[in-house]
Amino acid sequence: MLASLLLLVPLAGAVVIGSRANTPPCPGYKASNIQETDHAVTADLTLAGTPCNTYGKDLQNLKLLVEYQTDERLHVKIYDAEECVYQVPEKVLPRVADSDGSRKDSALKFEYQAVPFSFTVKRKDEVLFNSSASNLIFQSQYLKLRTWLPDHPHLYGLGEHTDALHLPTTNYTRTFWNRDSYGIPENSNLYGTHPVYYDHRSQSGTHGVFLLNSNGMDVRIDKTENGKHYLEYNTLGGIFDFYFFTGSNPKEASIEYAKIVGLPAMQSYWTFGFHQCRYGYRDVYQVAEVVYNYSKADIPLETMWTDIDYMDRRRVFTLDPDRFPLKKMRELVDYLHDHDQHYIVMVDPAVSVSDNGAFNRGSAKGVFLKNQNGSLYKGAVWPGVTAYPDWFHPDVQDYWNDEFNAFFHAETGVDIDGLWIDMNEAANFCSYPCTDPEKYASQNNLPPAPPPVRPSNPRPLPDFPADFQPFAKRIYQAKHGLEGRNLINPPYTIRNGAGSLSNKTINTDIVHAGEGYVEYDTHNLYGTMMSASSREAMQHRRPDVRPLVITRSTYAGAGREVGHWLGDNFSKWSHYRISIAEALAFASMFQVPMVGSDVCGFGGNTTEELCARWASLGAFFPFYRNHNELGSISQEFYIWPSVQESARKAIDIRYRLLDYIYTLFHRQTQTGEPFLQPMFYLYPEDTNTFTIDLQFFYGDAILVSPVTSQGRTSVDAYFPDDIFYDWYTGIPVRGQGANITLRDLDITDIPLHIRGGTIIPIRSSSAMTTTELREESFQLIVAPGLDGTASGSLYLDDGESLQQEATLEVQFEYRNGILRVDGKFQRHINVLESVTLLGPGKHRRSREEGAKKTIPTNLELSKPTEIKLE
Ligand SMILES: *[C@@H]1O[C@H](CO)[C@@H](O)[C@H](O)[C@H]1NC(C)=O
Ligand SMILES: *[C@@H]1O[C@H](CO)[C@@H](O)[C@H](O)[C@H]1NC(C)=O
Ligand SMILES: *[C@@H]1O[C@H](CO)[C@@H](O)[C@H](O)[C@H]1NC(C)=O
Ligand SMILES: *[C@@H]1O[C@H](CO)[C@@H](O)[C@H](O)[C@H]1NC(C)=O
Ligand SMILES: *[C@@H]1O[C@H](CO)[C@@H](O)[C@H](O)[C@H]1NC(C)=O
Ligand SMILES: *[C@@H]1O[C@H](CO)[C@@H](O)[C@H](O)[C@H]1NC(C)=O
Ligand SMILES: *[C@@H]1O[C@H](CO)[C@@H](O)[C@H](O)[C@H]1NC(C)=O
Ligand SMILES: CC(=O)N[C@H]1CO[C@H](CO)[C@@H](O)[C@@H]1O
Repeated sequence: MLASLLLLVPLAGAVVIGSRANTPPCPGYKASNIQETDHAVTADLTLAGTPCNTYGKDLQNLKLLVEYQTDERLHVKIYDAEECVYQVPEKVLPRVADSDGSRKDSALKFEYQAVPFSFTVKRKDEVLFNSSASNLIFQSQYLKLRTWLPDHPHLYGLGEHTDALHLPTTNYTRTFWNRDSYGIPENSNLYGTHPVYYDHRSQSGTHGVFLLNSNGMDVRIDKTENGKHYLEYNTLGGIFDFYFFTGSNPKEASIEYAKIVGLPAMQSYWTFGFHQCRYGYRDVYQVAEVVYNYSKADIPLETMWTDIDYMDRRRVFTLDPDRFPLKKMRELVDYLHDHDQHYIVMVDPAVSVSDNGAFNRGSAKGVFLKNQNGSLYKGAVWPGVTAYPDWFHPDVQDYWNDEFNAFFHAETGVDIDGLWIDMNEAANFCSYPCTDPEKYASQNNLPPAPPPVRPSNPRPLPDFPADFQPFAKRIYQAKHGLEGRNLINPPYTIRNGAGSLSNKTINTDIVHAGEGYVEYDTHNLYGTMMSASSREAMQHRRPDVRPLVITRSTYAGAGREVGHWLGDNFSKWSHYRISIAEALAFASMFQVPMVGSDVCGFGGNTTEELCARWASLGAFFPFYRNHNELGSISQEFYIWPSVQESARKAIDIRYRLLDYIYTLFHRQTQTGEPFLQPMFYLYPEDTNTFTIDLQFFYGDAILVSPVTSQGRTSVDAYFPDDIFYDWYTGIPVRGQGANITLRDLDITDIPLHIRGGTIIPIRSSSAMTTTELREESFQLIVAPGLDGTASGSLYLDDGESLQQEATLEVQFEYRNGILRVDGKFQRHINVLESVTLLGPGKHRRSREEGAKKTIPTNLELSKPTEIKLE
């Protein structure tokens, strides 16, 4: 979360726009020494005329490397001949192995023009990418490449943003520069960088273009005066490292992307339970009361969270001795564990510069970022003056592991089950140039005063030691990246919502330990590197189980290690609505499937109606957590009767579907096939679906069509030309490729429809915890498609181990009245109690009555089986 104190500062608005519209013509490059094999193309690229030196110096000599990596993937890399220019470290994004693709078999073809150098990528005869839209520019602090787009492009991706899922195609800029933002309006740079776009063409397939570059950049989508659409990269450094990938539909394209950035991490069964959090719980007693109140209201609470309130003066790896004393914290965690519930707290990267263990040990190891003269680099965040861990430092992992082992120790510390990391863009409240963080902190009341201690006996807090500043003196030279760059104010200005690059974050001229990368190049990686180190530290504590780490800042590939919550939204209908598009993009297009928004909204005061609606919408995101801000009204689900009811109903459905979620989430971690999906992923030829981002598929089988405006009790839901069944009644809905108005939806209702052709495993009833849920028996819902068949699957394991010994992986197939069950039966399901067949035409007497037919089965699935349903 971000400071309420920042609310006092006018946000965004004053965006600096570069003068890029008048970029003088640059000479481009000419290709020579071209070597072509069936697998690769290499060439030398030489500046084709007088340097234009617009934003730094033009590089004279570049190289081209093209690899036909697989039949669906083409790698095109344009880099400096000397290889001095910064490239994203392998440590952060391991490069996908180059398989034996060949031009002959590839779905994608690379072609080039030698002078001026440009290239095209084609799929059969169709041009997907054509860089001749402008001359290539490769300067010391600016790179530009422009490609033509088709006439009416359907583009998606380029996150993190809060714009529509289907991207605007004129006068649109997406800026990549991770930043701490708070309830920010549309079209601003946010916490994460995923420089990949998907271009969906209903007739020929879907392809994606991933630019593996972590520098600040503006991606511009617009059209020329002649009305031709283009997409243009304007980056502050790095190289052009493109991965083109293609699929016959959007799902396949997402799968191809996962092959490049890595498959997402599997999560434990319990993590799909309901989570409660807020900023502003005044003490451990209040946290305990929330747990108690949930149980009293009969709303299943799986995991309780605590924000930075638990810390002593907001210092990481400390406990407020008066409000969150260790003894009471251990009692709370023991209580939760005894009741099969879980506990999670927040950790920020910035460490208080004061006499505290985390700082002293970090200083002794020298793991904090330093200025060029060797002095400690300082900013100001929650605890006041802070130092920042250098995730490139060779000893930082040991440091982080040790802090986690000690503070989160199972026997002597706060034995957390998962981790929440925040402020890792990284945030710095103190504006650039932050010359006096001490003064900033004292003027801005950092750390903020905690609430009065209850019930009595306030103990005075100890004073800060005067100018305590131990640190190892060590100077790092920039080894990676070109010399002579202006790392603070590069000549080209990206549209950073925070103004200059170093504003409100770590100074971009900081040099990292180890290889000597500069923050200018690696800024966008800070959150993802903290994620990786934190995952490892969590695994170090509990080596056998899947660590749950939820982060705010991400870079491409982050899903391999962590999940993401959408950050500091507001309790507003517009944020409720846009959360759908954003979660869809993360889950399906960026391969970060463990994603969700702050249910009921973070900033500002929610309303009963909004919270009731959000309680049910949030239940259909993979990560489901209620969270709000210090100073806002309470919004736990038990506060209002209607919200209680909405939450109970939605959690009941979510929990009964938990094994369906788990199965499909697991499938995504194995194959990259997305679980949460936009409508066009399942109906890629239906152009009406291309812009829909208020309805979505929860797995392949369930269409979610929430009410999305205040005061409404109906929703215009789109139904493609297919058969659907109402979740609640089983009544068939024959989609006609048109809207159907769903009516009489009170604020606790969320419309759900089962897509024909699917089989869904559900638990026969819900439970108060996911542990209890796992004891329930199973049922199957068979929803025949228009052709009368259906299929589905079920995956079951022990729910938490990284290495699974015995799993159940079965497929269900229904045709001609027979349900066939086959697969791997190392683990048994409790009991398959019954099978419900939807829409059994011949048994139907009235619309309502014959909508479903339930066949009791009562069998244990331990071997292949056939069950006659009709
Ligand atoms: C690429 O665009 C240029 C115009 O910039 C055009 O002349 C050329 O034909 C295009 N190439 C292909 C393969 O369409
Ligand atoms: C393009 O968008 C910017 C703001 O993003 C706006 O100021 C400008 O007027 C727009 N230009 C046109 C031609 O619409
Ligand atoms: C718990 O519920 C009681 C009774 O409704 C209420 O007075 C109290 O404020 C609640 N506590 C919290 C932390 O929500
Ligand atoms: C070292 O550099 C920092 C940041 O530029 C500056 O604030 C500090 O005064 C310098 N320290 C010394 C001892 O020169
Ligand atoms: C830094 O951000 C603050 C607050 O948004 C703004 O007032 C200030 O102008 C920015 N400074 C720079 C150098 O961009
Ligand atoms: C939220 O409600 C509280 C209590 O009524 C009030 O003090 C606060 O100002 C409200 N916040 C906003 C942003 O309206
Ligand atoms: C369906 O309704 C939505 C919302 O009212 C509307 O934007 C959309 O155009 C409609 N779609 C069709 C195919 O009529
Ligand atoms: C800064 C910002 O806008 N954060 C979030 C606010 O709300 C939406 C929806 O919940 C999120 O998508 C934003 O990222």
